[in-house]
Amino acid sequence: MFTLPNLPYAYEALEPYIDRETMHFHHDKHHATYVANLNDLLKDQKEFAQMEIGQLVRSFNKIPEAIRQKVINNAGGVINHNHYWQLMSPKDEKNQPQGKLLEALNSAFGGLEKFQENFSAKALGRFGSGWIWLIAKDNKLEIVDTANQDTPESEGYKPLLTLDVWEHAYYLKYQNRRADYIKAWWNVVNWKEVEKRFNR
Ligand code: MN3
Repeated sequence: MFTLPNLPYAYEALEPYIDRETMHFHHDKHHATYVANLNDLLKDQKEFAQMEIGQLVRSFNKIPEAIRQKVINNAGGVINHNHYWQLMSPKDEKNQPQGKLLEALNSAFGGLEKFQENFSAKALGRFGSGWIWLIAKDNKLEIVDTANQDTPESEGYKPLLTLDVWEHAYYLKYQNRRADYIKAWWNVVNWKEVEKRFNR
């Protein structure tokens, strides 16, 4: 059985950038629903129900075809949100990329600001619902996006950073202003967690 992890901070901890009400709906309703749907889909599929979520998203090709797309959608919804919560933290001026991570961002994108510009542009340009990712591919940092709840982990790429650009992630506070949500989100990126993942 898959479980809904608690938020690693209080619902209001990311304010004013991401508001308490959005966090409640996003975690307690949206994320919780993916968990419930996934458990329901796999209730007669013991082999898959026992997997770690990371293993499950790398095993989609083995899922019976009749439920495969639904499992892809809901397992992606579970694991993507797990990353999203972990990769945010209350604003802290000292929480900035440094050391080897900063060097890698500089060499891949020509500086932290350039990286943020590129990542934001990808997030703004993502048509419809999806996710933006920083991944390491062949030892190089790369920004990619995925549609719906698809995850680069299915292709074996560990996410270093991710941003949810589904409307449910920002509509209550920002309505149609995705650009404002993206700009605000940079204030609550958990660079310590990005660095931890990068060093692995
Ligand atoms: Mn979401």
